[in-house]
Amino acid sequence: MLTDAQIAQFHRDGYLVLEDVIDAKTLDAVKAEYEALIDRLYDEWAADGQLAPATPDMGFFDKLDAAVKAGFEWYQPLDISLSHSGIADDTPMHIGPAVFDMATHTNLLDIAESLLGPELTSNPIQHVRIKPPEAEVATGERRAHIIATDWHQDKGVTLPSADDTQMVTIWLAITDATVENGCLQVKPGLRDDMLPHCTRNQPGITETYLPKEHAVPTPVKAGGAVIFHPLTPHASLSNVSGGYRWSFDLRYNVTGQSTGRDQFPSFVARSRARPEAELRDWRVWKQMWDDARHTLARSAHIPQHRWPSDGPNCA
Ligand SMILES: O=C(O)CCC(=O)C(=O)O
Ligand SMILES: [Fe+2]
Repeated sequence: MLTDAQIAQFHRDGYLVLEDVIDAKTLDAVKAEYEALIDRLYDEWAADGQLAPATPDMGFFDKLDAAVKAGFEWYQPLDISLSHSGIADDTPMHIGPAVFDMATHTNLLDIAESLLGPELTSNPIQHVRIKPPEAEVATGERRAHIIATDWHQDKGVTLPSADDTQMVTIWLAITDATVENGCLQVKPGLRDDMLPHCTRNQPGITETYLPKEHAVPTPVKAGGAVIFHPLTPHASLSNVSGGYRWSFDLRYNVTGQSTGRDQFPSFVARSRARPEAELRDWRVWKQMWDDARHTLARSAHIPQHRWPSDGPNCA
């Protein structure tokens, strides 16, 4: 659990940086799961003739790098969510046991419980971000999963159904996040107001509303985390290093409140009142995502947030 001092700091600053949140075993399991995934994807891409066959010396980042340099869609099969639009029966995503163990890790739930209380739902607004050196990214790529993230509040990427939802973001570093490789930056200070956003390349806070005070970079070592309130403005720096920056962002909300993306599946991650309601089997989680994909592939498009690209805040 967080200490009283950490809770007070969170309520003053709107964020917290914590080292050593996730143990090496959990981290290694996630990395091994992604290695197996990239091996399989690489073989498929090579079989399609999109990439040269793998050589035995190629590791995870070599294979990913080859895919990035080839300029085709490599991101969605790695993400732990469905895409924003164009969901079809064959839209790939990665819902696996090591990711489930990470998302339901006691240490993460203890942090969330310290801030939100004991009834916690795993919110489906969740992503992997394995960000390449920006110089390697194809021109025209604007996704915040791949290049620098624009200033925003996480409540700004929910639908209005979650305006009163109590939630928290836990941003977990899988590799060391540094100023050079594009760690997060925040505008400190707990706020209670939603700032106007406009979707240009990404949903971002309109410049005139961007708080003027100094931005604070939040570097953190692998296994550490940045915890932030959903109204804390944050962005990421650009990855100007020669290596990849890998993180997961996970969110939790008070059970019974809207997740703000209710077309995607959520589950009870912790319940002190009804422990039997907690989901313990990753295969059920995967089935929920598969079912959501099946339904959404047959439904009209549901926007993922409320900010158009030509709205009044875009002037
Ligand atoms: O990792 C990033 O670049 C952005 C993450 C973010 O906006 C979030 O975790 O809410
Ligand atoms: Fe965010």
